Amino acid sequence: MSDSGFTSMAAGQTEVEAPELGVGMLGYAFMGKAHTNALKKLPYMMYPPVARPRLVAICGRSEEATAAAASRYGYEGYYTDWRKMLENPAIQVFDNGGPNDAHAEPCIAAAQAGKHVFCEKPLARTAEEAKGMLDAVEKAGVKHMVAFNYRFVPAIVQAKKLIESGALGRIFHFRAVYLQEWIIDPNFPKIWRLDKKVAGSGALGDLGAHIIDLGRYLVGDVKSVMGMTRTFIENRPLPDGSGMGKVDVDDAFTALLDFENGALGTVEASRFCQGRKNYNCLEINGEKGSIQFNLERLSELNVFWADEEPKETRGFHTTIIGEQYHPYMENWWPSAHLIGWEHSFVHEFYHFFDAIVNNKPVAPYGADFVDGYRNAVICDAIVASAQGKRAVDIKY
Ligand code: SOE
Repeated sequence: MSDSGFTSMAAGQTEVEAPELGVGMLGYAFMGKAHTNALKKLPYMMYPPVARPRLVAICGRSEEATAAAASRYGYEGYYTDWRKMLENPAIQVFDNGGPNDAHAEPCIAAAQAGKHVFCEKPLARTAEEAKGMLDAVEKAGVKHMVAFNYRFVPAIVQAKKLIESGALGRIFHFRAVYLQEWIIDPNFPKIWRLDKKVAGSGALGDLGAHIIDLGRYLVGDVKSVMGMTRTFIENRPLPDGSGMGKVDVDDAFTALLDFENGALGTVEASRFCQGRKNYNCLEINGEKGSIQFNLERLSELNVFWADEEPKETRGFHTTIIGEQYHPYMENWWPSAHLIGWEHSFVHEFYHFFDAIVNNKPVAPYGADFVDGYRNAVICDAIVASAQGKRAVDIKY
């Protein structure tokens, strides 16, 4: 201690030993920011830390924006070429938060360079592309995970535990919608998410992929689908002001899912639902009870138990998933001092780093590239079903 009473911590001094994992991030926008935020919170909130992420480098195409992101987020440096970033030996984990057309090539190259690979959803634009990525990570023997972050919302983990414990009994129905409203204005430009070449599909891959993943996670795999897609606004202004461009992806879809265990599912996603902001909602009905979840109230799980006593007051009730004994909540705040959307990413990275450091499997609680590939097969089948006006069997 110095005379001033101040004790300086030595650089890198930590109370609890945990391996360092160097991260190279692709993308600095929405997902680059969400992932970095989670990586920074991880070592001091998910305590004791399973690993200490070292923010080695971030990569983007625009030098000005990437340099600004590196400085703001606290990366040691930046690249404008992901190939060069993958040559950096300090990077053990490649985190791909780029747009969908920038998933396959960099993830495959990262696996070949021996890096563990974490990739935003949907894994790829098509099942074929996803298969190439799956083959590459399996061949390289690295850990792989797809950022289906809603698996890591505590209320969803609690729902999974209830289903696995048999509390709901046989599952009859899975019903999920993911509704937003942000492209209703016909003057909204044709951004990359509305361009098949870049995105692969529209609401289906962006929002539908999430609820299809939750269906597979909570209920089980799917054996056939029947889908319908719609593009409500077919031409939109191009972002660079050079005229109009054709929208070649779905604005909305609905599909029926036939689960292997006999449950019946419906899924729907759209960005044309006035008043719906980020309405990711699901309900599961089993023989002994039902559960219901809405992302816009993500700390709540609504439950109904058929044998609850006294029966006079039986009904759906809301449980706040905010106690220390709820999944992941011991890492956060005292009773019902709630957490939000961003925290699902902290849990997700904890799961991935635990898999790397302790050589555990990512699946079945996290989504690995097998899940990412299977998800893409289901999305492709929904498109094929909509085009052919027929049910399509799922073949992995
Ligand atoms: C945009 O529609 C979006 O940000 C998706 O891309 C995310 O995956 C979803 O979590 C929220 O909505």
